[in-house]
Amino acid sequence: MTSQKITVERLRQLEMMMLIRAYEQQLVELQQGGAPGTCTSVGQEACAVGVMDALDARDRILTNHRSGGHLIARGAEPGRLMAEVLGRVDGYCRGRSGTLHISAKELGVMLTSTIVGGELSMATGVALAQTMGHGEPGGITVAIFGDGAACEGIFHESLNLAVQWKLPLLFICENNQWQAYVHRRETMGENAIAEWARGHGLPVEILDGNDVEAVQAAAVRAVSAIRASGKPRFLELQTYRLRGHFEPDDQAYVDAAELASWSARDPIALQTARLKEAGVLDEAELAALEGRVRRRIEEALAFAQASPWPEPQTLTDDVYA
Ligand SMILES: Cc1ncc(C[n+]2csc(CCOP(=O)(O)OP(=O)(O)O)c2C)c(N)n1
Ligand SMILES: [Mg+2]
Repeated sequence: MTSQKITVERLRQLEMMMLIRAYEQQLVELQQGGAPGTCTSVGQEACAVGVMDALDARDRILTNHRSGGHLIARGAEPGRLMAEVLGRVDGYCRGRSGTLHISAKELGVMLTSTIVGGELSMATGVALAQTMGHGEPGGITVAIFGDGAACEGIFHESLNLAVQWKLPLLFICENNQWQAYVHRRETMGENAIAEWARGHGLPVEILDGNDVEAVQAAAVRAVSAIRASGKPRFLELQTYRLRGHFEPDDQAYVDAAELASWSARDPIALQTARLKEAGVLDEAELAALEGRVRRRIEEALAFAQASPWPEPQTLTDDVYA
């Protein structure tokens, strides 16, 4: 890539992280205004953008309850996402899913699993289907889950089967240090997640999940190795959940010093500083990015609020039994 192309790409990534942040902040405001609650991924935007930027249209994604960033980084329209959260017909699932069950088949996002660890077993099935000739040739599956999901039995079953059956599956653990209201250190040893994955025979990389460039580079390496070998790989992205588990959440149980130290490593601030230092971003360009993001979110909200409610007679559509 030429240096000009790299610059354009880095600015696009920063704008994408800012868009995710602004979208989720808008959801928080909607929640305060009476819309159903949501789990935001504030602080984890570099994980979403870095991973999605390593994939292509053939790939399939299964994610967890904190999926807003994954969907937007994959190309979801904030307006259609907001319409979904507000229960309107123009949402990706015609207003039936809220934030916790959203899928967007046209983007290859097969599932947001609110059953912790559910995305792991389902992703194993999707990757198995790919080995049997379903989906587009060369596609891989990505399972995105948290440190809490790594404590579930299904984590071990899925990793073991992926290795034994040689599945084209990329495991992405977003270790954000929290499992609802329980800190990770209360449920597992310091390097447990990576050790468990290695124990099952997976190649593992542990990364700074707040560094979008590091995440993308590692994800590109892993994806190309999976496409070449057909075998699974594992990335642990170390990051932090800067907001509560769910909205609203006063985070009274969170250690203030720990929160402050991770806030100082906010992935958007880190990348902004890096691009400024490299001379590819100045205040005027930053203001332009912020303005574009603000307008997109305003348009998204207007679109969602103008979208109609589903017709009552459609209530039992898609109910199979
Ligand atoms: C099987 C199951 N157990 C418990 C819950 C309740 N629950 C929802 S999210 C969550 C924490 C999950 O932590 P983690 O996997 O680290 O994801 P994070 O919320 O940190 O993104 C729990 C316990 C659930 N939804 N499903
Ligand atoms: Mg977690």
